[in-house]
Amino acid sequence: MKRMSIGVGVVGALMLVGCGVEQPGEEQELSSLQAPIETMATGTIAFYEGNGGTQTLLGTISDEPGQAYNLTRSNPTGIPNDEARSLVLYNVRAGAEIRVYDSSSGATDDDYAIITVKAAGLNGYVVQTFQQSYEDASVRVSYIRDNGLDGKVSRIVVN
Ligand SMILES: [Ca+2]
Ligand SMILES: [Ca+2]
Repeated sequence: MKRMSIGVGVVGALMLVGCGVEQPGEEQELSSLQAPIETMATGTIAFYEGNGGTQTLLGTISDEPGQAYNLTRSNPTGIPNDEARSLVLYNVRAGAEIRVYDSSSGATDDDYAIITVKAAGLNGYVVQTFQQSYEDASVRVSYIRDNGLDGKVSRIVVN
């Protein structure tokens, strides 16, 4: 239902624009609004504030192996500490492994999750939560529980 109401909202906005007086630059604005994150050519992992890829886009990380970010310190991802609850995969390579930790040092006596990408070319695949282990044709998610991980991610590792 949420998706549906968003869709109607977009259509409504488009209709409003269509009825308005045409002005130079209007088209430009519209196309920049519509520019989808899906157009990213390289592998991108997008972290979201809400479950299911909702709320604020907190930041993105490439799928290049050998990355590790302590979110409690200044880091290039821009992802705030203790905020991320889900992620979305865009063209991430098969075999990529994303680890999200409650602990900023990656301590394994606190919650963490390992997301392994199984299929190449996923374009907008949503890992809804970090707190549920499951496997499908696209990913394998292994959640190692302590007392909760969604909204508490403090370290991200990509390999
Ligand atoms: Ca934490
Ligand atoms: Ca914890």
